[in-house]
Amino acid sequence: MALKEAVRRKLDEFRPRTTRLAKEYGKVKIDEVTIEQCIGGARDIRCLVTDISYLDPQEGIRFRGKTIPETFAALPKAPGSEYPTVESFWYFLLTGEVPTQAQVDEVLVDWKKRQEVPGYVFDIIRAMPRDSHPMTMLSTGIGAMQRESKFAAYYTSGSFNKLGAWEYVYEDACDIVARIPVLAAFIYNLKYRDDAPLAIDPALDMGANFARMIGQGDEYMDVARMYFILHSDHESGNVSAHATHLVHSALSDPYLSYAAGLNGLAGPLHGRANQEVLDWTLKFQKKYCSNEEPTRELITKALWDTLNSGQVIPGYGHAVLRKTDPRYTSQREFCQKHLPGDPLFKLVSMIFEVAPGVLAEHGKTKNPWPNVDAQSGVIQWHYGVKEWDFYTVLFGVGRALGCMANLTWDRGLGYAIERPKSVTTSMLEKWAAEG
Ligand code: FAM
Repeated sequence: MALKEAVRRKLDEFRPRTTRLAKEYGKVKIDEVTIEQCIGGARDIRCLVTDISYLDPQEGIRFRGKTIPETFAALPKAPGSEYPTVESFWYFLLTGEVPTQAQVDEVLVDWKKRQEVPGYVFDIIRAMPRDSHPMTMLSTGIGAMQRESKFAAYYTSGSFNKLGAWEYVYEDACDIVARIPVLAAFIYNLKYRDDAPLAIDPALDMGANFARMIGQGDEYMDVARMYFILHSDHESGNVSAHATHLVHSALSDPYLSYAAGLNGLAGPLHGRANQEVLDWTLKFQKKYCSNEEPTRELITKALWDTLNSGQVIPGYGHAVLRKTDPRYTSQREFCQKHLPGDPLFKLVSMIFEVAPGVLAEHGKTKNPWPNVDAQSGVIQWHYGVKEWDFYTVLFGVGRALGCMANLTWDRGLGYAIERPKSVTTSMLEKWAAEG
């Protein structure tokens, strides 16, 4: 498999760099910690390493050094499509190299072999109450599949070797990214399509096949490709990526680790914000616009009502970004091209015109600009995926790409078990008094 060999080559190149940094420059300071950061969610403390993506507060995300437009432009496209296949992006995330079409085709064939979800996983999800949240189902499905872990089997085999362990993480990572769209589609069909059978098409790439599996037409194929790529990675400190990394640092296998990541992604301040955005926007329409067109005045009032009731404006603000999220911009450009007249898109655009000003006047958030979640739901809604409690599952399918690429590299570079130090409030008070 060319991809695995490319990852091996890359890891061999990187290992001496990591070893040298730790051994020769281990004591060089790169940050210091304030009481505010200690109490405030470790914001901005530089203490994680990843080479998969980097998030600049002003510019936004770069995947392997490339901005979103550069990434889309560089990678081989799906046949007849403006967007790259998810498979080509996976190769790129894992290696930092733009694959040839032949290398992409090899990944495509490989994923087809790996994509079968064991029947007992479906049975477990079927046994859950049908009104369980789809993220609970997704996390349960990934956790249940842990039985299949090649890394876990290797660990218990008695021949565990620290240097070779990444190969088994790689195998699990590839299995998970190939299987999670099937699992997600199963959940969608079970909950919203009367348990319709999965129409897997072996000839199609992942994004196109996902569209087929949930009963969508060809026009949804690029939506899926774009969505999964845009949601894949946002460096290492966000809750889902960090939870996945943290749990795996104890040598828990990738299934257990990503189930933890998904549980974090399910939170309303993180991945579930996309569901909250649609919910907020539709409630706004129902409450304020049943008889009239939305206006800037009505939106301003609704935003203030939300803030005054102590809630956050979903889809706005970010822990790192200080500008409009380029993932928002990318999806907005898609909407401008493909659904410019959609009433919900027009409303979301009007909110974009008003919300930053309201949030700035409110004066709390450090970033009044929209993030990825403010724009993603409207596209799904337009194409007929209207069950918005499913939107975070779509995020989880995409985020698997980043989390699994990161775990492969974590193990390949032999990162240590994570164990930051905690202190007590009295200690903080003592240091505060000492200045
Ligand atoms: N609406 C109202 N208040 C907000 C706000 C928003 N959209 N964003 C931040 N604030 C408040 C925040 O609650 C905090 O208030 P308190 O001091 O009372 O605790 C204050 O502004 C300072 O927060 P911050 O430093 O600007 O942001 P944080 O780094 O603490 O939090 C977010 C970052 C994303 C959790 C926060 O902006 C938020 O809650 N946004 C709405 C939910 C959302 O869209 N989440 C998705 C983020 C997305 F990128 C993702 O992970 N998928």
